[in-house]
This record gives sequence, structure tokens and C-alpha cells, in this order.
Amino acid sequence: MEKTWRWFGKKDRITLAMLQQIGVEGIVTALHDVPLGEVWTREKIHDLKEYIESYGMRWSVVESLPVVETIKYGGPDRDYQIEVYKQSLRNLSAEGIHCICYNFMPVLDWARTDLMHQNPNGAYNLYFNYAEFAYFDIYILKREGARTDWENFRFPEGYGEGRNVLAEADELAKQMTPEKDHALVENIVIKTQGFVSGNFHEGDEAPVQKFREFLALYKGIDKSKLRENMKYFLEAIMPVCEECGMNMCVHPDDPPIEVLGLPRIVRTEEDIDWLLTAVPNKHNGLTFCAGSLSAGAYNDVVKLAQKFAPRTHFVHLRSCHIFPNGDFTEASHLGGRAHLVELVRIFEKENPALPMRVDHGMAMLGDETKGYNSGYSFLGRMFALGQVEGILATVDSELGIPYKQPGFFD
Ligand code: DNO
Repeated sequence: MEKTWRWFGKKDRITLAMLQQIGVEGIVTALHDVPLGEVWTREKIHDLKEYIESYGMRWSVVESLPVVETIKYGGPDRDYQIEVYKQSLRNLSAEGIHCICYNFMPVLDWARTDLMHQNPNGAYNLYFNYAEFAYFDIYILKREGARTDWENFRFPEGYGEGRNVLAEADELAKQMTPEKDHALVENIVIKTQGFVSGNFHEGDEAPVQKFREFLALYKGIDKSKLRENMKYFLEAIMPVCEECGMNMCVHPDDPPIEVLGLPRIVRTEEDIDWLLTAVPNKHNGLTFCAGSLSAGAYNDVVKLAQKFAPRTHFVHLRSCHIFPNGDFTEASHLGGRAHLVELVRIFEKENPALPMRVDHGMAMLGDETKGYNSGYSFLGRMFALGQVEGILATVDSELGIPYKQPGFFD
């Protein structure tokens, strides 16, 4: 697989010169300064691409070309926004970029409740606590129907036995303070969403109110309606993808559960089967995010990789650990539920040129003071990349593929 790295543009504290030293071959990035819903111009794409190439790497994948909410809920201007999307695809293709990671998660992109949860080894990882999330939903967001949803919430078999998330959220409410509420809002809304070019930004004045307004747009949108809208979008852009050789790779929902009363439709084997058959075009493919999928207890990640490798155009390598009570955290890249060794075997056999990036590294050895985006540390991700690279070199040797580490004389 091609070793890529998610880099947040020229303002990223992690520079391309640093990435060159650690053997990164391809860059995964976006035009983070273009507002949602505007065309990515050829000039801007060209400028960033040239900059990346000046460091001996290529712009391998766009993550993300965001799908604006109106396309997801089917608003009155969705056809206009689909045209904008198509134009950005054409412009990217004209600059030689042919792989797009996007998601179809309503309102919220990925979600965690704790962005600095200490591991037994002293480093920090991301963490999802159901009771805190329920507290956010019921007591901060004050979403209509939230109490009932959490009352009816059930963990997948084998997890969370005897746990009452609603009761825990009520208990939590007795100990929370305005400062703790603020920290939770920062974690769920601002720090996780702020850097992914989505709906929320650092410095948003009333993020909770904004959140409610977004949620209101989805009144009456259930799973089948969201599926219909996704199919509509994909069918509309496929002719352009054909024409430009553009691979669309949907990112699975993270975590792969329904949140805040919103439907989520890229969570399970059945969902992925649906989306790949609903629009049976090779250009309609998957970002195989092993981490997101492994946070769902019902997902057998290795089985999913075996089944969906032919339609996978981009891979995120990380792994989750689910605690017996159902909460989950990021595992070591060599541990957890995702079985990266097996995944590398499957994907390397399928296509040795497949772009792959390690995802969500620990914050370690000083990363935590550098102000990196949550999950996107330097040392932690470098550590993970080293581990994955070891797997890759071993698998290549098993398969008889010569392994070359860039940046050395031999
Ligand atoms: C989080 C990321 C996601 C991902 C988008 C793709 O760490 O994996 O934000 O980039 O969902 O559109």
C-alpha cells in the first residue's frame, strides 16, 4: 500500500519536511480554507499540489470533499450543490487527483467524549463514553425524545450487560458543572469537528444552538430517506466520476451507531452491501476505516475487508478496543478488534498501490502540548506508522513484493 499521511495544509504544525524524513509517500489533505459549498478552483488545487510535489510526495487522496447538509437531507438547493460538487471533482481530476474520501453522516462527523484519555502506558487516546454522550444529548442539547431514545438504548450482545446508560447520565448530571459542560461541548462539537472542514468551527459562539438548528433540518429524515438521498447524490455524480476516473470512497460512520436521533447508514456489513449495490459502479467505493468499523461490536472487520477489498480505494489503519461496559477507545495499532496484520495481508494482495494512512495516533512524549488536532499527533502517528510499516514490509516479503523505504540510499 502507498504510505500516506493526513496533513492539514500549509498551516499544519507538522511540516512536509518532517513527513519526508519518516518515509511518507503520499499526502491526504483538503482545501481547508474553501468555505463549505463552494467550488474548489483549479488554481487553488494546483497551488497545493505543486507545494506537496516540491517535497517529493504526491497529493494522493482528498479528505474530505465535504458533502453539504442540503445534499444529505434533500434541501431545495441540493441539485445546485451537486453541480458544485461535480465541478470540484472535474477540477481535481484535471490536476491529476483521483481519490475522494467523504462521509454521509448527518450534522456530526466523527464523535468522541474524551480526547485525552490516559492509557495505562501514560500516553493519551480518544475515548467514547456512552453515559457522557447521553448526558450531552439530554442535558446540554436537550433534544426532544432524547430520554426515550436512551431509555430504549441497547448495547450489542456481549457488551454493557446490566448497564443503564440513562441512569448513569442522570447520576452524572448531579456532578456536572458549567466548566465540565463546556469541556464536553468542546470535545463533542468543536475540537472533533472544527478541523474537518465541517459545520462547526473553533470560536463558534453558540455551538449548541447551531447544533439544534442543524438537527431541525433532519426532521422526518429516517434511514430509508437518507439512503434515498445518498443514492440520488451518487447517481448524479457517477457520470462525472466515469468521465474523470474519479474514485469516491465513503468513510464509515464513526462511531458506527445512530446518534442524537439521526439516522446513520454506513455502519454495518448490510449498510455497505446496500450502498455498493444501490449504485453498482466501481467508482462508488469505500474508505475502509478499520477503526470506525471496529468500534461496532457487530462488525467482523477482517471479514468486511475480505468482502469489500475490491471496492476499497483508500484505507485508514487503526483499531478500537471495546470495554465490557460498551465504551470504546483507540487500541494499539497492533492490538484491538481490527487485526491490522490480517487487513494489510488482504489489501496488499488486492492492490499494492492502494493509498493507506494510519489514523488517530496516541498523544505521547510531548505531543499533548503542541496543539495538534485531536487524534492527529505527530509522534503518536509516527509510532503507529512505524508499526504498520513493519507489518507492510513483512507482508510484502511473504508476497514476494520488493519493499522500498523512501529516503535512503539503498
Ligand atoms: C476523523 C476522520 C473523519 C473523516 C471524515 C471523512 O478522524 O476520520 O473526520 O475524515 O469523516 O469525510
